[in-house]
Amino acid sequence: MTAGPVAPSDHAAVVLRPLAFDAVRFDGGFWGRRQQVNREVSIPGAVQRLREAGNLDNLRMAAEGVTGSYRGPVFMDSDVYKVLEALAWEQGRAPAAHLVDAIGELAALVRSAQSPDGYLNSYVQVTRGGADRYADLVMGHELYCLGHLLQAAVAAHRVSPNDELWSAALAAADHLTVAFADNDAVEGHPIVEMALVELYRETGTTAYLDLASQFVYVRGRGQLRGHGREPSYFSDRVPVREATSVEGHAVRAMYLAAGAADIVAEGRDDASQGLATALRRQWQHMVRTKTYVTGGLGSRWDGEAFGDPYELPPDRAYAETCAAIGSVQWAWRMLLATGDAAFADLIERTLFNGFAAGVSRTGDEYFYVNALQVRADAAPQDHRSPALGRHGWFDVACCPPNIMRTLASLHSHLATSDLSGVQIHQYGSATISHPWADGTIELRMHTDYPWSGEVTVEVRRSPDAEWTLSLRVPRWCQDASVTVNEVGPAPARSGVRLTRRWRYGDQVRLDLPMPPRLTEADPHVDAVRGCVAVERGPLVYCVEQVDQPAGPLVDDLVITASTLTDEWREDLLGGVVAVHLQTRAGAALAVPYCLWANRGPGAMRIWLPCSPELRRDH
Ligand code: FUB
Ligand code: ZN
Repeated sequence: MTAGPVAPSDHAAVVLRPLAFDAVRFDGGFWGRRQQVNREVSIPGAVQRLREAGNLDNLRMAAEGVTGSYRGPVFMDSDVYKVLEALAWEQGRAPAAHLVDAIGELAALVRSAQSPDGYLNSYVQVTRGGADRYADLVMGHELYCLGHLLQAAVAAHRVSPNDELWSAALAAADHLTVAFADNDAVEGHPIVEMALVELYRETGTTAYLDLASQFVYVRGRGQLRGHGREPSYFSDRVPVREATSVEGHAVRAMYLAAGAADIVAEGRDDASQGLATALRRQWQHMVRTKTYVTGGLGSRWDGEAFGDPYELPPDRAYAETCAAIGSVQWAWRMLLATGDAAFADLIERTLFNGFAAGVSRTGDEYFYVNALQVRADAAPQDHRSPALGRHGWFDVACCPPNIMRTLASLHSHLATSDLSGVQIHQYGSATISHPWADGTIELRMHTDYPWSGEVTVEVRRSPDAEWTLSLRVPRWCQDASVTVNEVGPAPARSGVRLTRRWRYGDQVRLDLPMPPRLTEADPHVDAVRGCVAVERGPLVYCVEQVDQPAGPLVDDLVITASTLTDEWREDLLGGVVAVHLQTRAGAALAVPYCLWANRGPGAMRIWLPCSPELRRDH
């Protein structure tokens, strides 16, 4: 049995356990196709980008002990590690010689660049000959890079072992346990926390867990400031246990929260469960007041940061793709710890919207910033601006390889198990196979989700024992029903739990009606007060100018009727359900936000002004 990205230890305080990495396989469908494009286009393209952008040259110079012409931001190594992680998961999904070759090449380079004592950072090695390590904990990103190295190595160790990568990670982690033994230093960009926990889970070495806990607990003393930033930017203003909300740089905040959730799971909370309670409080506050309808996080370009509660302007949204990924990582850990479907709801919203929008249909262009509105005459703030459309790569290229490693392991987020049976949290065309009692639970999920809400789970194998099949009913669905072997439909409001001695051929049909709907903006969000968003099932829709050739201008659009009609459009964006709207200036067409800007840049908006009688509060 091979584990996926998160594998709580046997004694971890979790109520749900992830299935093995190879227990779930997408069979085509929305995510299956995205995985395929990721494998065939994005990841090979990324390896090439690493060559062109200088990431590999930096490591090569470090290996050769050359000082000089380092290229790119200080965290260029992290992109190499993220690509390595994506390659490893892909190799675990479907082995191929070219994947092994690429892992081998990159891993050998990484190992050769590492100092004999385990230290590794091509920026420090190439620009100052390896001197003054950790001299700039605020912005140096040395631990951030090593965190990504550990994650890549754990992925490979689990599904596609590579000795050089594994040795590099162990040497780096051992070096960290010495370099940071019993001190209160903390780095500006979290990630090493969750990476160390995962390495602990893989090796059983408690020193890694100790160090991860240390990093979580020393944070919040206001030590991190400089480079024009205050401690809040680094989530260092108050201890994690005391924080009531997430703040500052959104990706940093998400990675820290995910690491803290890992610490809790591995028994490093205090007796009063202060950290667990704080994380839950912060998450709820974030979802209520700081999360875009797309699941996107971060409303300030300045500092790529969370704003104040309800500060969620659609046009100024930053909503970095990496922040959406971090949010999924945190919510997944919270779901395992609590079993609360609210976490799976946010994962679904984020994956289908704020995350999926981050990469083009063709898999070769990306968004770093995921605004919810772009005006026709928008002046781009800089190269990241969505007004300019998608880009093949970025000078700061954190998002593309982050998307790649996430897609390559995405099926790991579909289902879990506990002592009662199997829980399906996300829907998609997939096969699930999980050892149970003296046999195997094998399920085949047939669905055209997210275009259709009909999900059929067919039992292909079952042990001769009772077990429970649980299915999440998404919060957006009002009239869910379930039918078991032609018996039903029975209403299914807050989730389905079916316990029985299952037999080959049993069928459970979950109906999640998904008529298009108008969602009113929270009136606290001044920027969109009185506006509505079109949603259908888990998808948030947007209006793009390209779809209104003779219709309203996106900037002027006002919805005049709550009647929405949906239509399967084979000819549009590879096949989508489009939604027809009525506006003051005539009919308009909305398409899934996750597919916007696949026909070039242009005006787009999610939140739509509407005539007053459409509002419940009018
Ligand atoms: O600092 C490393 C990465 O670069 C962050 O996670 C992103 O937000 C970008 O600033
Ligand atoms: Zn990013």
